[in-house]
Amino acid sequence: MSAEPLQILIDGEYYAEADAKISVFDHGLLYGDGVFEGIRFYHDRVFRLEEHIDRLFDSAKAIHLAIPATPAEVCQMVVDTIAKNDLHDGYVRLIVTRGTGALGLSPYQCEKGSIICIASTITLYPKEYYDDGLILATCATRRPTHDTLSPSVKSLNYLSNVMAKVEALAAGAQEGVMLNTEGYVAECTGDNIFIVKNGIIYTPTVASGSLNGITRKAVMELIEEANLPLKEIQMARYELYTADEMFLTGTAAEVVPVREYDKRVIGDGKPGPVTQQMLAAFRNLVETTGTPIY
Ligand code: PXG
Repeated sequence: MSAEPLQILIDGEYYAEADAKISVFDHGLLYGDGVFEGIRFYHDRVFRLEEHIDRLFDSAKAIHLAIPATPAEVCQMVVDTIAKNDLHDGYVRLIVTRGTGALGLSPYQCEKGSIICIASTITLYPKEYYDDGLILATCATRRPTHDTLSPSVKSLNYLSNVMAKVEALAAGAQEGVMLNTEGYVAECTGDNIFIVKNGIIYTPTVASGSLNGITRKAVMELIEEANLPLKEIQMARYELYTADEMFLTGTAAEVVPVREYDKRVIGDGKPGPVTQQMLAAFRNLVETTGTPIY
């Protein structure tokens, strides 16, 4: 953590950490009624800011939540909050809640959504995870289907992911693989998944129930630039068990290798060449691109 207490932006005003509070009548708290983004900034530049804000507005549109600002204004809030805290590398949690309203499910009780922006430092995965790879296990909890809550909505309802994480940790793994209700692989609890088999890279389709990850998209672009073959497929656990390489992508994890899944050793148990290439290419991308903060 930074030495100084953080300044948190809530509805246009900065509050010291201890005073940054929302109402107990906020429907974000009462019903998980809201949306969020997790965004990284590196060396005074915000990585893929516009894409995060676009996804935030899409999530909000899907749940019929009017964000009380324009996308450009929300981009500026992110940049300003980082600058206000004099941060250079770190993590932003951007949250839009339904706002305060009477008890009762109806969102129409809430006058106006609240926009909260927290800019902070980030606790990274330990270096061993990148050098040696993660251990994964299949979770019992499935991804929601498109006919319940669309898995594309990055909502404040992360309980199924939290339960899946509990299951993965209980199984002695560091991350969990979440399947869709048909039993196909969707993603991990907070990361997308890629495998390599016989020189071809595969990832589950978004329709499988995976979040349309911004790191996933960036890595897909890096794969294309490197002229490597990539296929988005419906993926069974079998494909993961028999993969030559496996890696995860996400804002927090970036690109992280996997060495074991459900007790099966992946490839030779060490991060493979494609994984290492993508990890290096992604690190280069975050160091060299992004929206300037200062
Ligand atoms: N799947 C899910 C379910 C996620 O929540 C990703 C994939 C990766 O998407 P991005 O766009 O980040 O490449 C996510 C994002 C956290 C945390 O605190 C996790 C995410 C985002 C923000 C915070 O663990 N995961």
